[in-house]
Amino acid sequence: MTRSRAHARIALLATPALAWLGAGCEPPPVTPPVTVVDGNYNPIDGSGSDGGRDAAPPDALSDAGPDAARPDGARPDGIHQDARLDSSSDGARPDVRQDAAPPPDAGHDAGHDAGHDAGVACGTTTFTLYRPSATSVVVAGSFNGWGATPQTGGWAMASDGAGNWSATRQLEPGAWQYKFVVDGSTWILDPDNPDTISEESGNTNSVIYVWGCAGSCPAAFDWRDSVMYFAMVDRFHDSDGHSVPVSGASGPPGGYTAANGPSGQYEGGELAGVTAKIPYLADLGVTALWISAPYDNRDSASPAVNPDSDSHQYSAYHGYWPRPQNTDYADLQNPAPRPVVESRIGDEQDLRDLVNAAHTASSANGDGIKVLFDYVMNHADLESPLYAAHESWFVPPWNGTGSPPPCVTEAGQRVLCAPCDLWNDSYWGTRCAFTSYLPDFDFYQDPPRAWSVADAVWWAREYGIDGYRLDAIKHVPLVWLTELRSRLDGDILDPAGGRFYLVGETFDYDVRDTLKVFVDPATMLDGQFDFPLKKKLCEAVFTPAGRLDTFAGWSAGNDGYYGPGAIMTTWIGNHDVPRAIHFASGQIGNCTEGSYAANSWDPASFQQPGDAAAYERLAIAFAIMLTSSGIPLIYYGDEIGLAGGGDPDNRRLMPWNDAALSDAQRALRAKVRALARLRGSHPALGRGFKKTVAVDQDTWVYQVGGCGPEQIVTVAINRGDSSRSVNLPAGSYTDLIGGGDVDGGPVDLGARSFLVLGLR
Ligand SMILES: [Ca+2]
Ligand SMILES: [Ca+2]
Ligand SMILES: [Ca+2]
Repeated sequence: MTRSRAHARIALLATPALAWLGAGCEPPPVTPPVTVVDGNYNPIDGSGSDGGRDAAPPDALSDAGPDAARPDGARPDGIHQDARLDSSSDGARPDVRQDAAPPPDAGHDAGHDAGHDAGVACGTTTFTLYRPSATSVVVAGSFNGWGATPQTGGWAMASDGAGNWSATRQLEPGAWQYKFVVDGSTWILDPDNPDTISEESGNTNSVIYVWGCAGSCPAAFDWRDSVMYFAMVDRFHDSDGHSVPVSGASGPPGGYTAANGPSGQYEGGELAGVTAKIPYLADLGVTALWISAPYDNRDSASPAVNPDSDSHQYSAYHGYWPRPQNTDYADLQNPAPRPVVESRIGDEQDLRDLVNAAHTASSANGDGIKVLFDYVMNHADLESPLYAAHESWFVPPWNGTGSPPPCVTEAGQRVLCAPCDLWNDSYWGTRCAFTSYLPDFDFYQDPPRAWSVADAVWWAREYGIDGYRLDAIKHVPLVWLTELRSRLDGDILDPAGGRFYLVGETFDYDVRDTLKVFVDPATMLDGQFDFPLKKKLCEAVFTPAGRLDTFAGWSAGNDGYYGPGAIMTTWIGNHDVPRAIHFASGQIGNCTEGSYAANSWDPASFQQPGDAAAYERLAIAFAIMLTSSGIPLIYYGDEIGLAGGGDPDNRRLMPWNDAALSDAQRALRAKVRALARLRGSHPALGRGFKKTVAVDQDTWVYQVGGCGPEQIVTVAINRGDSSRSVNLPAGSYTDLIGGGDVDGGPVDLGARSFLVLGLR
């Protein structure tokens, strides 16, 4: 009955190949706050993350964006009133039934799911409503900017004179939210459509899922299919057993071993070591490799940024203390003197060999492994030739005249970010120095900005890389970023996947608009590391009170939040926070915990967990990330649940002796590998959208699609500590992880386990 009254008939038709969720059909843009700085800073190495210090604005701001633009958020006569109208004054036709408990195959309802309605053009959607009393009905949704009237973009429905209203439109693949606007002002859900989405704010809208047409996702390389891996070069693989320490940097007593605790010293990993492990990465399913900055770095050991709480001395093993030559970029192609690779990790040829090995690797997607360098533009080493030659390019210390700047007491002192918490300061946020030996570039002047942009473009071109991870982007003026994007667009004519991928780091777990202000693929970043997602995913999967239903609702609003064309990088672990395995084990209960002296230097505090449960929970986090939009990031070692506290304990040398790993570690790696390798062969995972079929606190069944009906992937997750039965949509499936066949309907999921299924 419901099917014959399909409110939204969606059918098969050749859909433009570029179509994907959100393209060009977002809700009206929201003016984000103009705050451009935060506590974006790592207290240890100045890598542009603040580790433990969370100066995050209140949660309440985090979702002010798109909801405000939507009908529910804007008007008092929301859906409750509408529902009343529905059931009393006008009433739905007697033959229109809203299934209170949709059958397991609800997801395949011909009325709601393009591609399962064989024989008609896919993407063609007919909205229908029976409403004899209405004088006008308009379809308003995420596909037309929520226009309530035809004048504002809404789609007018036509009446047959007998109370049947309808409108037919062509829709791109996606999960499209909408409502009907009756008589100009009454917003109602589609009474014939059982599918709704309730957002975090409480808004509920009808939703239709347009699965796209066969062949609608071309096989060419697309960044959205990528799986990124971050290798910190010094800590990834020491291929020759040799290191070149700097004098005085702190290491563990008795010398470094993987189990012997943290080190601030160079520990011997090299570019050649990364190159030697390219086959490992390719096999793991990695298709984009981010390496720590390969540029010449500071040569002397240096104190922690806050020596009062951390007495250790650090080297620049992490690459965040660039020591540029006084390079002249008058000839952009032939700078003099030539920029230098950090000698402790290799030389120019080693770097070329690494890029070449990655690009020619036999990767899971058949496109090799793309390469991203970390680029650090906020500051330079006080002892660098560049600083010596151009001191005026940097924010000067106080000269002793006039009133002293914040937290400066005597002439000659630099304005530091931390002591007076200047991270969010409208003036000092882009001018304060992370520490006294890392003077801050003054990019409000043209010459240093031109130098820095020229330097970034030279490295990108010279080594033929595919993207940058831009460190501490909030602490440089925006004009640096827009100039870089413009130069890259002009100078790199055929980037992989149509774009030189720029991902930024803006350390904010709560306020998405703080990240969003830097995201615009045409003029700024392609995306940012998704800090809010890390927090939500960690809470949902790792904490006892976590809820997958809460996460499902939040993530539905997060997909597409950063605007058309944005590609965020999703992550569950990185080099600035304690290792993910300790969040998964429950040892760390606060999902925003960062690095500070007390959790960073005690080798006894963060042991390798022995219990398999922690590794299984971490695998579930990876299963969600790797079947969701955004480029999932694997921080080196997280694929084996490598232990470690805060920075630098979270940067232990990668263990390469497989025999020393536990069964649980190897099992985790096998799952990550299987999931990662899927993204190349199942583009819907990265390019498509999700439809939640069923969700509760511990279980979640969803479909991912957008590349044609045959390409739909079904995912079933049980985060709980006991076995659960879940209902799969009707169908015949292949287990894409474990192999074998699975039938639709009820299926048992073991504790902390998941299924990823393709249609057979
Ligand atoms: Ca070495
Ligand atoms: Ca050096
Ligand atoms: Ca700065």
